[in-house]
Amino acid sequence: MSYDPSNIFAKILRGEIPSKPVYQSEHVLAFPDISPRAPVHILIIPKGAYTSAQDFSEKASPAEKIAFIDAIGAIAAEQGVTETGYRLIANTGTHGHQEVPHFHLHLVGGRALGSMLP
Ligand code: DGP
Repeated sequence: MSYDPSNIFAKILRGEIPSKPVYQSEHVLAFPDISPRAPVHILIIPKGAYTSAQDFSEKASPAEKIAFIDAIGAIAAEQGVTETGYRLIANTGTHGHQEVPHFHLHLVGGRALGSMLP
């Protein structure tokens, strides 16, 4: 799948749609999900144009990958969920029910989430 620059997260990255960043670095942006499923529900996206976790895994540079992993811990700490825990979700492709075709992680926490695996 080729990258569609009209997707909603590309528009957020270009500043065409407002967001309230909770974290930003050279390679990463994070902001609250518009439809939060829990008290903490942050979307973490690379600034690069990657369609999915698969695309990011195959094409991102080591620096981008390291920055992305670093962001997870920093955001969890900033959101105050390091001790209580949280869940990371990367909906990927059709079977993964990915709606926005720009790679993103959901960081969800702030309450007990229960078991989720299908
Ligand atoms: P998914 O692609 O299924 O992993 O989920 C995409 C998520 O993106 C969904 O939880 C809602 C969120 N979302 C969609 N549009 C916007 C938006 O314009 N702003 C924000 N902050 N979140 C959005």
